[in-house]
Amino acid sequence: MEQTNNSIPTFAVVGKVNAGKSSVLATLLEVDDDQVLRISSTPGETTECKDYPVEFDKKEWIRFVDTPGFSRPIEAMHAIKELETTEEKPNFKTLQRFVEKYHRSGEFEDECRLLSPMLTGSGLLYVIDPSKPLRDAFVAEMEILRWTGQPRLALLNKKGDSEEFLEDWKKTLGSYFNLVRTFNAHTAKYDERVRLIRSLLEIDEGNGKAIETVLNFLEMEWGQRREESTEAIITFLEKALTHRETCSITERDMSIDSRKERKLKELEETYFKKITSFEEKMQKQLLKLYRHHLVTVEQSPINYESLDLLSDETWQKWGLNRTQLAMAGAATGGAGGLMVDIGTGGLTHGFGTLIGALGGAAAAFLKGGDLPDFGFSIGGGLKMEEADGTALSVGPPKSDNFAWILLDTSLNYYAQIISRAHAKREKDTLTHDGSSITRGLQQSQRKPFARWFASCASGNPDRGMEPEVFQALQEILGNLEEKN
Ligand SMILES: Nc1nc2c(ncn2[C@@H]2O[C@H](COP(=O)(O)OP(=O)(O)O)[C@@H](O)[C@H]2O)c(=O)[nH]1
Ligand SMILES: [Mg+2]
Repeated sequence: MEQTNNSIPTFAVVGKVNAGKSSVLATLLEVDDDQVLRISSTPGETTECKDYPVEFDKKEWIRFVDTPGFSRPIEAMHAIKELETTEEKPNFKTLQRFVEKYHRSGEFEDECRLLSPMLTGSGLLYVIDPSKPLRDAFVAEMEILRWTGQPRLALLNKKGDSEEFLEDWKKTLGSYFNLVRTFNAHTAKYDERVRLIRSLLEIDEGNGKAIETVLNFLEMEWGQRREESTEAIITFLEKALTHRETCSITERDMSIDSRKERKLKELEETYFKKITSFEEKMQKQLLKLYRHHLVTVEQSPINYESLDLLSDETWQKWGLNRTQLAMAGAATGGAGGLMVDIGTGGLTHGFGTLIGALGGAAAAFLKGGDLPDFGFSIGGGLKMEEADGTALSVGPPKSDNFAWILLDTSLNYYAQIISRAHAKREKDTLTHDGSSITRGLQQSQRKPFARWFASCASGNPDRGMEPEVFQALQEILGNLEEKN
C-alpha cells in the first residue's frame, strides 16, 4: 500500500533553544547548507517547525521535524498542570488543550509549536548538552515530553568538556525516556548516524519496516559512494602516473642551453599544474559524493616540485594539422608500434581513437623516428608543409615514491572527508594533514599497488590488474571508515 503523507513515521527533534537540535539533524541527514538547515550560536533563530523528509528511491520513508525548542518550560509546565482538572497527571489530551488555548494568544509560542508534531503522532528526539548542569528547567521539559506519551529517545550531544553532570543526566533521563543515546553533532560519523537511526527501531517498533528500509538504503548508498570513490582515486592515479607534458622546440632554441632550460622549466611547471588539476578533480568528486559544500580544495600546485622529472627529446615533424597528420599516417602505413604520447596541441578523443585505429604507422609518424615519406598528395591534394623540430617532453618523477605519495594524499583526503560532520559550518580547505596512511599498510595490501604502479610508470597501465587494485583500494577505504 502507498503510504499517505500522514502515515509517514515522524520524529520531532526537541530540546532547549541552542541545545544543538539543528546540528544533530544536520549531521544525521548530511546537510551542510545553512539555507536548508540553519545552525546558529544566537539562540532563538529557529522559530518555526520545519520538515526534513528522508527520501530514497523517490519516496519518503521517514521524516524529521526541526523545532524551535523550549523557551519557557517551567511556566509552560505549570500552565499545563492547571489545565488538568482531574487528579491524574496531565496527558496527551491535556497537551492538546494547552496548544488550543495558547497557540493563538502568542504566549508559549515556542512550546505550542514544538508540541504540535507530537500531537499528530510523531515520536521525539530530545537533545541535551550533558556538559551543562541539570537544572529545573530541563526537568520541566522532560516532564512535558513524558506527558505526550509518544516514543521518546534522549540524545546526549556533548558540547563542552565537563563530565561533572553526566551521571546526573543519565540517571534522570532514564526515567523519562525509552532510550538514552550519545550523538555528538560535531564528531558523529557514518556508523553513529546508522546507530541513531537504528535506535529509532527500539523506541518505535510499530514503524519498524520504514526504519529498516531507511537503514538498508543508507548502507547501500554508503557502499556505492565507497565504490565511486575508489574509481575516482584509481582514475586519478592512472592519469597522474602516465601523464607526460610535451612541447615543440626549434632546432635553433634547442642548441642554446639557456632557451632549452627555460623551455624545460616551463614544461615542468605545466606538468605539475596538470597533476594538481587531476588531483583537484578527484578531490571535488569525493567532496561531492559525501555532500560537502563548505570544503574547498587547495588551488596552489602541490609541493611536488622538488621531485626530479624524467625528460626526453624526440625528433619530430611539425607544421601539419591534425587531419593531415592522421591522413599521412593512414596513407603511409608501415612499421611502428611506438606509443602516441606526443602533444600535438592536445589530441581530441576522436583523433586519439583514429590514431589508435591506424595503429603503428601514425604512431611512428608522430613520434618521429622512422619517418614516412611526404612526397604524396591525398584526395583533394593536400600539401604537406615540412618543418623540422624537436619535441621536449617531461614525464613522471624518477622517484618510485611518487606513486605512493599520490596514493597517500588521496587516502589522507578520503579520511578527512568522511570524518567531517555536516553540522560544522566553518569553511575549510582540504589539505594533506601530514599523517601517512600508506606507511601503515601491510605488505600484502601494498603488493597489488606496487605492481600496478610499475606498469603505469612504463606508460602501459596493466588493465588486467585493475580489478585487484580496485578491490585492494576499496578495502583500505573501508578500513579508514572503521578507524575514524
Ligand atoms: N562544540 C560543539 N558545538 C555544538 C555542537 N552541537 C551544536 N553546537 C553549537 O551550538 C550552537 C547551537 O546549535 P544549533 O544546532 O543551532 O542549536 P538549536 O538551537 O538547538 O537548533 C551552534 O553554535 C552550534 O555550532 C556540538 O556537538 N559540539
Ligand atoms: Mg535550531
